[in-house]
Amino acid sequence: MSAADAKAVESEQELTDGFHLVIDALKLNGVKTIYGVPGIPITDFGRMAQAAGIRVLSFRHEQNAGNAAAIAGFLTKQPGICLTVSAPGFLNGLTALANATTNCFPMILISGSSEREVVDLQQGDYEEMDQLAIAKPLCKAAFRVLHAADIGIGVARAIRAAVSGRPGGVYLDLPAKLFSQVIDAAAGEKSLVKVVDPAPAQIPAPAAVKRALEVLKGAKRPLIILGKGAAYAQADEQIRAVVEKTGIPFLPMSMAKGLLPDTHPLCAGAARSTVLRDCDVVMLVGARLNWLLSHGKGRSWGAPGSKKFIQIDIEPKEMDSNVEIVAPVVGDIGSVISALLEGIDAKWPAPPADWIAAVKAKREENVAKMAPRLMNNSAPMDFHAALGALRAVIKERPDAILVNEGANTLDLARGVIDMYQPRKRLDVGTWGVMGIGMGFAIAAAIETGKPVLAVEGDSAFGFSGMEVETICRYNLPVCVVIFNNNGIYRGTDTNVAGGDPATTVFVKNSRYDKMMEAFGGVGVHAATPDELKRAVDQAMDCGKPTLINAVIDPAAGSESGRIGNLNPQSVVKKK
Ligand SMILES: Cc1ncc(C[n+]2csc(CCOP(=O)(O)OP(=O)(O)O)c2C)c(N)n1
Ligand SMILES: [Mg+2]
Repeated sequence: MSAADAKAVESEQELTDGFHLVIDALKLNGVKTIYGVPGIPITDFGRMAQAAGIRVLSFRHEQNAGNAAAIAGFLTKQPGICLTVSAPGFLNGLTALANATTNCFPMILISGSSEREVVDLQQGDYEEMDQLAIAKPLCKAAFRVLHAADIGIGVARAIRAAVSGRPGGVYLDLPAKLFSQVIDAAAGEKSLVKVVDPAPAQIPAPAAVKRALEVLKGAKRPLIILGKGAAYAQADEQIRAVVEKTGIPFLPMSMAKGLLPDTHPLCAGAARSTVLRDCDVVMLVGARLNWLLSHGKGRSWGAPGSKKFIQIDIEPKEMDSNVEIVAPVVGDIGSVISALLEGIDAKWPAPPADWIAAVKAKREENVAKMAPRLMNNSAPMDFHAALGALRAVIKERPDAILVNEGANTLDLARGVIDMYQPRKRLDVGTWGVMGIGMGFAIAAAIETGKPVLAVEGDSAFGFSGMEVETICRYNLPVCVVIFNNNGIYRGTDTNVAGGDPATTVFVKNSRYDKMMEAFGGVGVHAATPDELKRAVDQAMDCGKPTLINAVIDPAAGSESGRIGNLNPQSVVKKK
């Protein structure tokens, strides 16, 4: 119906339009927050959503809004919503959508798009791009809505696709014309769909559960590996019960840290290489055998063929992805863990004492080895000295959320900072992607209301650094600590040819704290662990946006942090 026609019938008929139907569909399904960047054709949509009571958080770059939406999905099990403009805005959001899919975070990227007719004839529309086709290979599902009457179904499909089964990113394409399309209000209301049971339980087959329990029971040196899927599941009590009732040591992957405290007597985090090498049965809970676990084979896994794998995952295709899985258990983690618990009674045999003793001895040895490095109060700080201070902060405030990215800053913080509660550590995930920092920090503060500590390499921070303005604008309790070692990995590299600086170094002695002050936040320059600890404590106490420039010895880091072995090497001798 044209606008003129619509006006003509207005007196007789209540009308609605695409703008309102999208808002109503989102609200009906419990969407409370949208993360995005405004512009044609979604500026008014954002205003109207805000007026309708949805919180609309406006970012400085879509990638950061997308990362915020993705981690909101991880934290809440509801799809996080990111809203972008056509073509360039859409592309800026796409990295976050692809990253969400890779990490199994439920998120929906809603993007405005240009005129279908013009785009399809490639006639050069404003921000012309076939966005649906581009999004498709990078997400779990992609939909386009052309008619206002289909908005309810479109939104419902997007929500269901994002959260059911293995969660992931979904793309929802809304062409500009859709927003102003007018339909009868009553028909519009009827067209909306409230998604019933969006992530249905997937109950494991009893035979699969029995098989897994038998393999686990027969183990001499069992190990449980908890992945971020286990953290996502929010089955915290049942997972703890499986560990404690079986007495099996557990190894948390990075974002599963805190599911049980890192200080738990069965935590094998500080004995990682020992348990991977020496275990005989591994039960993977929401953890994939990808590069982060050396694909379940090779040197770090000890003698070839010496392991039996049990794998719990909602995605059947995950089984046997890298090595043989002798006991696959397909189902949602909450249902599987509950089913396992039913088969774990008081008669469950404790793992052999020598295994538990060996894990404990290694853990204590490694913890003792690290301890003096964490107490070194010299300047310039090395990573361990600075992290010693931050480790104490999280110990004293276990409900704070830790966001972490960088290379050395990431790898060393993961090992040093103990976590005590589930879903408190948010980091670069499966891809090791830089740029999640400020988006994750903002959404963590918004979704949980808890204080956030973002520990950032100076390079890592640069990917999303402009969002410190966003943090100040919404007055969020975020404390950013920048490990400023003057560059990527180290600040000491030189260009052998002379001229330009080396590719991995930045301006020396930069003052990132001034960036925060520019927007009214608190900036602190910290040269010692004591200064760092004091500044973070103050930030966490008062909740004011704070950025601490922590001066780190530029020579302290190593190439690529802990994964330097992944760099290809040139064997050709230079002339
Ligand atoms: C999107 C993206 N681009 C580039 C990289 C490659 N990369 C890995 S770590 C890193 C930065 C490391 O430097 P910094 O954050 O300062 O950490 P440091 O080791 O110095 O503590 C870069 C650029 C990446 N992982 N992701
Ligand atoms: Mg650095």
